[in-house]
Amino acid sequence: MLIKAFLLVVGVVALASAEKYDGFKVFEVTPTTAEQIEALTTLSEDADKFDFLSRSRISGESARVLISSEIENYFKTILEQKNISYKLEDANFGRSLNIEILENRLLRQLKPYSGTGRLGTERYYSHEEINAYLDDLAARYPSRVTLKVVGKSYEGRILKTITITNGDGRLGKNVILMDGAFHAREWISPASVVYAIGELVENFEKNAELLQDYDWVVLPVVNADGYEYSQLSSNTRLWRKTRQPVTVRGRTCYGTDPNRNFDFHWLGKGASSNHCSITYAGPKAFSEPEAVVVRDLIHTYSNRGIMYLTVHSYGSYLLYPWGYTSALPETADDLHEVGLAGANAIRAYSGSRYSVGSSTSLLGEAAGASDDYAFQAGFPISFTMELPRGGIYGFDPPASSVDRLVKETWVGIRAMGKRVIEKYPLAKSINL
Ligand code: 0X9
Ligand code: ZN
Repeated sequence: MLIKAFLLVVGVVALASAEKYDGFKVFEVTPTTAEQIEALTTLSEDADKFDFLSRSRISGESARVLISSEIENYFKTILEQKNISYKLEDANFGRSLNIEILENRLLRQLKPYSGTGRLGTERYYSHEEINAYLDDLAARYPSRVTLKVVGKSYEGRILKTITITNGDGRLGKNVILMDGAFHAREWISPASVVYAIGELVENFEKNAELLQDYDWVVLPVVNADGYEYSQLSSNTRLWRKTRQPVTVRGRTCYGTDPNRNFDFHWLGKGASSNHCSITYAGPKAFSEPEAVVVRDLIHTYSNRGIMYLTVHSYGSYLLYPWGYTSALPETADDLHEVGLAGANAIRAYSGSRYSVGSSTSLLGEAAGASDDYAFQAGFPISFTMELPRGGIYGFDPPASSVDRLVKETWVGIRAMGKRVIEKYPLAKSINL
């Protein structure tokens, strides 16, 4: 109660300064005909005006749109013309975001990470805190944990993988490669990946079978610059891309979508060549040091790699290749089986429902992503896991739901890991 009251006071004070999302409202729109869905899709293509926080693909399914005060009337006129029903969801998006940012900052002050022991699940942690946790794990479990600096972000942040083994010293085991925080604003992703690391390392006995014949290699925060930037203020909370600037004809915009920057059907469908777009594919493939780091990890482990799992949010999907075309890989049944293992385990645990399918079939094409890249590079199982929505924007589950979400996500990851281990028991590497 006291914290809430304090946040409200601070939030109101902070509101006195000009905020980017001041006056923005969130509307829920519910199309009921194919024509109405089509009309909303056309609006969503004008992404600068109509920021669709979620999309509606089937009639009756609602979508959320973020609208500035300038275009509110225009937006409503279009909806009324098309007879699309709508409802106000958040009358002051700027203030809601502000309160969330302040809450996170306050919790960080109230519960600082001590540098030893497990990271909590009561709040979101910074890239620096996550790296400190990895260091601590390496110091406490030297026989089972190895850290490797695998590169630097554009702004110079250290990117580290943690390799988790069972300490038996056997080389050449199959590998599960996992990463988080490709997209800056998807905070629940690194939180879940860090929780998974904690389970594998600190709850080792319970999860021993996951490490018997497999090693896990994890990069918890891919887009470290973007992740930190999204924590600065409500104005930057929705940041998605990296932070490397690109100037075209005198106009500078920051960042590239790291999940459009991979050199596999680079700049294909669902990727933008506009350097100011949120799905900008970059000036060239692998222009982003963060994408290069993931590419190199994929190649380093492809001779032992069985599953690549990249954790995003939101939407509750388990997505497998392809994401650049509507064609399905020949091994779609194997992929589907592993995805279902994850979805069923989560459903049994918490009742939360995931949809399993190819990226293109569930979300439409988005080319140049890491999951397709890993799959074509030799990982037989490759998934993007889109965690559940939360908060106002979908990307912002409140700190109070971190615990529930990371635990549920771990149940899914563990079940996928187990199914992969059952399906691919033999060592892939010939260099044993
Ligand atoms: O668009 C993306 O990069 C992912 N969704 S998100 O909302 N987290 O941005 C989905 C990627 C799915 N994979 C491919 N399209 N290859
Ligand atoms: Zn994402």
